[in-house]
Amino acid sequence: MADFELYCFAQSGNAYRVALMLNLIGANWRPIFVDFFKGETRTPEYRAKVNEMGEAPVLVHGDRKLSQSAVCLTYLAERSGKFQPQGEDDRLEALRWIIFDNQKVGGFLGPYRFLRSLAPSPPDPAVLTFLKARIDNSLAIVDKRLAGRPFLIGERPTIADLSMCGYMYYPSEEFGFDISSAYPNIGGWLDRLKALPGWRHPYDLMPGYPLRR
Ligand SMILES: N[C@@H](CCC(=O)N[C@@H](CS)C(=O)NCC(=O)O)C(=O)O
Repeated sequence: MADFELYCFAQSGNAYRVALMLNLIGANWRPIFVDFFKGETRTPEYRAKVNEMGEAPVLVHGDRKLSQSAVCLTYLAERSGKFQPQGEDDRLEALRWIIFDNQKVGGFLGPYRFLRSLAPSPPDPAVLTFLKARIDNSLAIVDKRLAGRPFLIGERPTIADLSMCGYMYYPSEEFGFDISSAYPNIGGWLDRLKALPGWRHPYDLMPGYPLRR
């Protein structure tokens, strides 16, 4: 019996944040496959039994069921004492970058990649153009932040980094551009996170790859 269960699927960068954290802290966990591409998160059963918000990831720990990757990361950091920002200033700073990620980094990269590479019908070019401009703006901000500091909050990796990297290890063909070469400070930072013991690629860590429709 695993200590933690994570409702997730391989293509979800939102879920990868939590799967990666579980692996990096050496938790005893198992994935529960969410058949997102068959519409599972939109079913009344999923919303009644798993998450009223109709989203993955969902982290189960005993009687607790948590959603929103930021909440799951915070919970795991507090429980394990790992990847936790230290002191009030750093905690607030981590929260600031996690919200920026959820809204403007993963929050744009996810839909952009979905429309380009995973959606059943071809995307509207105007929507892609809009999202790509927002992505370029947000990634430039993250790249600047990482100039001269190894991790978002300073010398050590925290949950802010684990949140921010959620979408960035997926293959460049899925985005149509290479994040690491376009943004070298992000590239170096991704390499540093990748070197942490327990790191695994999202397609190795969560079920559902390759995608079968
Ligand atoms: N802010 C949420 C976002 C979660 C989210 O949007 N997950 C997607 C999968 S990657 C989802 O379940 N979407 C539901 C849907 O589109 O029906 C988090 O960080 O957990």
